[in-house]
Amino acid sequence: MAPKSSNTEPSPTLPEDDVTDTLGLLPIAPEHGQAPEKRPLQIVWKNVILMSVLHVSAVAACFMIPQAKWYTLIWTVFLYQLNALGITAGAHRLWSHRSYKARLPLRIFLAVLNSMSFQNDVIEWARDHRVHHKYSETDADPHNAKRGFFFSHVGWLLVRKHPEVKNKGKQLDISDLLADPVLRIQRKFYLPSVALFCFILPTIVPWYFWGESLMTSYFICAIFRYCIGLNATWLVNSAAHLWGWRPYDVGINPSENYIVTLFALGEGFHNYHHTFPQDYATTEFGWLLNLSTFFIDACACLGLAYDRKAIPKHFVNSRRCKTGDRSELARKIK
Ligand code: ST9
Ligand code: ZN
Ligand code: ZN
Repeated sequence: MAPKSSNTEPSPTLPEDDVTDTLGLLPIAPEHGQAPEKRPLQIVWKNVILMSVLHVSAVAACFMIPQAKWYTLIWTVFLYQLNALGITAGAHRLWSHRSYKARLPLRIFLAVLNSMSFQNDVIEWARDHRVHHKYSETDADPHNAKRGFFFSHVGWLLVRKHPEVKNKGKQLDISDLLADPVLRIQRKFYLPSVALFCFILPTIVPWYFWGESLMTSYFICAIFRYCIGLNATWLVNSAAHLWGWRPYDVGINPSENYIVTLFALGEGFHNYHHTFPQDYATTEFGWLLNLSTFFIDACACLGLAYDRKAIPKHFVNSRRCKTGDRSELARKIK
């Protein structure tokens, strides 16, 4: 693995065989591909009701868009990007994968953005995500895509987890997450921080600064933005595990899905990401459709991010030749 130093150039000195899986997140081959165990679902009705109310409210919010002020719509798009970075640059690339390091001010900023995204606290999110990578598409995968689109998209949040998720999850080392004071504080004050950054602040700003009605502001800037952010994230688990191209490893389901990438700020390059989970960019194509990588690089320029891990190009190419699907490329060349 070639870490990038605080500037934009990769270090050329590290040995080729150091493309390490330090967190041990590459999938366990023998279990990979097993059919899911058929067992009765334990539905959590509270979650079903809350998710239904959220989605109906988000549809209602769509009808308020024509009467909203322009500033309100710009503010919503801006918040969406921030909310997404709390997941992509924060919970995902920094804390779940440790694919780069961040100094304290950046970690605090990302934890705040993460609370704005309201997708469980970072420790819980990262633990589920680590178990997803290691036991991908087995019963131990919290959103096992072998159980279908609906289950991997939202259904997994509406039922009790398969016992294997908890068994295997407990075997994973999350001591690094528990040792981070920023994450411990975020966990301790999670619900108040969600109330403030996901709902109150997004609603108050348009009302206070440009006189938007509180109702329009709440439904568009808080509810609609939150709901779209959730669905964009869930599409990585559902659509990007079902549809797309597999240029790096044809033996796994995660795929390169450009539509998901567009909404998920660069997280739809999912065949690359499951093949090389250590890479901070989640792609070999740099900033292309990837605001998250641009953000981390910008933070590196400011000295706030460092040790960005990138897979050397020749290593990617050699893996591609060994395990990738080249039929699509061959079709394009013909
Ligand atoms: C949400 C999360 O939406 C979305 C995550 C998506 C991940 C995407 C990944 C893709 C990567 C790229 C990112 C793209 C980003 C794009 C951005 C664009 C904007 N290991 O949970 P409980 C144990 S959240 C080990 O209650 P149940 C543990 O002991 C939305 N142990 O299980 C735990 O106790 P504790 C808002 C585990 O009862 C105990 O079990 N939230 C593990 O089965 C009980 O845990 C919601 O909608 C594990 N992995 O209930 C609902 N898991 O931790 C939130 C559990 O205290 N969730 N244990 O020691 C729930 O209500 C429940 O978790 C449940 C399951 C009903 C789903
Ligand atoms: Zn990941
Ligand atoms: Zn995945």
